[in-house]
Amino acid sequence: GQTVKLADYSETDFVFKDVFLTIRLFEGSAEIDSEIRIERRAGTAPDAPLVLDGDELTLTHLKLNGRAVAEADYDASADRLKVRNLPADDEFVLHVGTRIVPERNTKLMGLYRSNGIWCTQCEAEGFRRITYFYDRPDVLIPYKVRIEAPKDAAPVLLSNGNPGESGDLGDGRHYAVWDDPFKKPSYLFAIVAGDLERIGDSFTTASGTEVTLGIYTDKGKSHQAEYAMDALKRSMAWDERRFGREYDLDVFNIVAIADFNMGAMENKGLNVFNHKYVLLDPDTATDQDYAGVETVIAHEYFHNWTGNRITCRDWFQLCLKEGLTVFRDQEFTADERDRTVQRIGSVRRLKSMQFPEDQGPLQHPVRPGEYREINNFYTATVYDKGAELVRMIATLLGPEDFRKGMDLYFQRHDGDAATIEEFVKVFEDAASTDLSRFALWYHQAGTPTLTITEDYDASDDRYTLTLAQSLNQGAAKTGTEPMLLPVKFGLVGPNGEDRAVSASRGGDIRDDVIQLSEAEESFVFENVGGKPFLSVLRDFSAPVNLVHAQSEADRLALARLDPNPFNRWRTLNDLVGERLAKAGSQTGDQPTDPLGNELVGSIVETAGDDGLDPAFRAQVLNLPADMEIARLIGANVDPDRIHAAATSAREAIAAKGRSVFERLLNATPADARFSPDAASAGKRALANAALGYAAVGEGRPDRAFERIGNASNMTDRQAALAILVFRFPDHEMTQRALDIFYERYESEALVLDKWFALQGAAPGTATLDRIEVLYRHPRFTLKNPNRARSLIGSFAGMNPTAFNRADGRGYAWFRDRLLELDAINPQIAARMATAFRTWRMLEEERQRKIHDVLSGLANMPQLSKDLRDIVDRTLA
Ligand code: DPP
Ligand code: ZN
Repeated sequence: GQTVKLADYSETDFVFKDVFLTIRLFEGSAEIDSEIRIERRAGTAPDAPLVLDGDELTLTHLKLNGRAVAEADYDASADRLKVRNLPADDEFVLHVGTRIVPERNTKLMGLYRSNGIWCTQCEAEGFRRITYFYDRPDVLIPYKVRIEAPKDAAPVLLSNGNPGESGDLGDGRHYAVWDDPFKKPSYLFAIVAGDLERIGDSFTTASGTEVTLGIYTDKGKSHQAEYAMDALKRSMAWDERRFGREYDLDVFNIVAIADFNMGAMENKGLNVFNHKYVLLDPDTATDQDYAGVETVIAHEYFHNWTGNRITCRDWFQLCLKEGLTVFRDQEFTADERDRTVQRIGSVRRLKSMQFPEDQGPLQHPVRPGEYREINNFYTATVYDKGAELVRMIATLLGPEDFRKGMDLYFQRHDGDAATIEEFVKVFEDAASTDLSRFALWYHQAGTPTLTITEDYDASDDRYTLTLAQSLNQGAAKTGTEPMLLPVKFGLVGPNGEDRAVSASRGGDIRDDVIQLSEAEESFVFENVGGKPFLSVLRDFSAPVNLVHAQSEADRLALARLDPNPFNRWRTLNDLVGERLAKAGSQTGDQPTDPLGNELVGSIVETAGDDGLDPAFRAQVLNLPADMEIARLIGANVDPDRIHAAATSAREAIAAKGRSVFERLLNATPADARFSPDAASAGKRALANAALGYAAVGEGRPDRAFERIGNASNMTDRQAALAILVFRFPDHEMTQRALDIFYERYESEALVLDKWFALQGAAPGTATLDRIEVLYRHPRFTLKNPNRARSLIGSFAGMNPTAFNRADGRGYAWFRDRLLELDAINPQIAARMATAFRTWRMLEEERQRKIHDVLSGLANMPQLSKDLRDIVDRTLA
């Protein structure tokens, strides 16, 4: 494939003015007529041809100002339309006809059918699978759309913008027209046509406009969309309160679709969602699912301003909308739920998904400089690290200047296709500050290391803090210059108070934030009132690897005392991570108590502290994932040893905390009435964590088995099933529980995904044999992305012991599935193949086996561009 480079950006030769699309839907085909008003851009050569993008298209007709274009004046191939001899000065109308077969579109990009519903996915380059177009984000025009379809199969006809006329066409067909007054790029285009059910509501904006809200689902499912509607209204109100952003059309529609590559898509006025992020009820969805729906609904809604009103100039700027919108949805969740628990969740995600990517062969800067396949850049780096960069700007500037910068961004760039440089500039202008050292974060890949050293001079009561940053060059081969980063800190006294101190010497500190910009900086504090405990990198104020030689006694004291609750969690979590990494990297006998008595005691004490938020305590009991431990070890990793170390750690916590866990279990009756609010969810999370430890501690799977029987909601039921699957994978009770669960939920697609996913992630060598059987299960299919991900994705991405079986069978099985999937849906295959992104950390024998698998794949001529790109980069 061809490499696209940021440096090669240039404007289009022609300017599009507007487009009128007529889409005729039939059983077995669709016909698209596109009328584009065009003019040659000033400066374009008078004989330059118009070159439009296509992908697997068939041209049916081509007219210029109403007349057929002569054959000599155009070339049409499946992926390109080139028209010559166009007017040099006058505006003209190009009329392009294409025919496609949505039923055969298994890539789920462009126009396709899901459960009989016609729907579209155009980001990033799906519009070119519908018609020839300038399919790039800097071509912004108004769209008018007329959909014609059979009335029985598609009584509902939707597109972007506001509804216009509709009517009958005879022959059992009808039509509807939609008009979107806002200029938009092609990736935000959407239509949906189908036999759908709707729930409706309305929202009155701050300036008094009433917006009609609709959520459309498959027949019989609309009652499961109530919570999504509630989340939507809360998102609309929050964006007005927090960022002064109001909605701008008369209608806002959401459609839930079963077969969907992404989580959801922010098409203007018509968000199309993977039904996983819309449909919920207590019997089928967990608290985590509720939180996921809330977040994704908010995220897509927030895109209306950060993504749609202001879009990206080119796909290199993807983080402009995604990093910013993730930051916005994180802030929404923090305000709606709990700030500390929210932050713990996003830091866990960052460390387990983004850090490994940033430290391995798929490394790329938040704003990449080149790509071969843009679909492969919807990554943790662009999204999650991208959000961290926005968060750092907010921390460096403080809330007022940050809001001023955001206001300026909306004011200056509304209606633009913007760049990262323009984004950074608004904050420089709003705060009258120089962010050039900060902007390096967008261009330099890799996770910097932040090294902290402290010195306390008791005779002068003087405390010196030294911070050093460094960045190694990785696979992306980008720069390693020192960057500007915020380090939030406190000097904590023995009673848990932050001492009011200010530095007498050193660089820039604003309130409790060190604005570190040099490779090394020292700060001197006089008269600190005795040796303090340093609480540093509070709230994970910068996405770095922290190296801080602090005594265990100080750390355990901070775990109790720190006024910053996030850091209380992080202290314990880091200690556990370090201990498990040490135990998991040793050869010879496993230590029976890898955490040590004091740390275990501290964890149990925190878990039992009723003065703390239950959700927080549940997070403390949730040990770092095996893959996070692998990353900490970094080289010569044996996943079985890590798993064994984590298992011993859990047993030690279970043994020490026995009475605490019993108490927590008894305090929360299983039949309490279900409410999805954060406080109730936190209580359930703590009770279920306690159940896990209780079952492990006593070696009693029956305790979890019992819970499955008497649980009144999916959160408790799934948690109990997960305890069986993860802690007792080979017990006969586990199989029985899985069978009972299956019988109950056989016809609930989203619950069945959980059932497959749990089994795909079950640890141990017996797992692969079971997965091979499940793969042939009548309910398994590769055509539905959620189902494919549920079994194969969870096996490759969340099951380090079974996937990395020493005999290499896990890799071989996975390779065969990738090839099958690649022939159906390359985007999903490529995404799953990133499971190999950390392969060089493994011990040699496993590396050799993976190398054979990857090079075998690389030699296969039939690989899609998507999968080939991932395979080549992983091998490089
Ligand atoms: N729909 C995806 C998201 O919102 C891509 N834009 O992140
Ligand atoms: Zn997004």
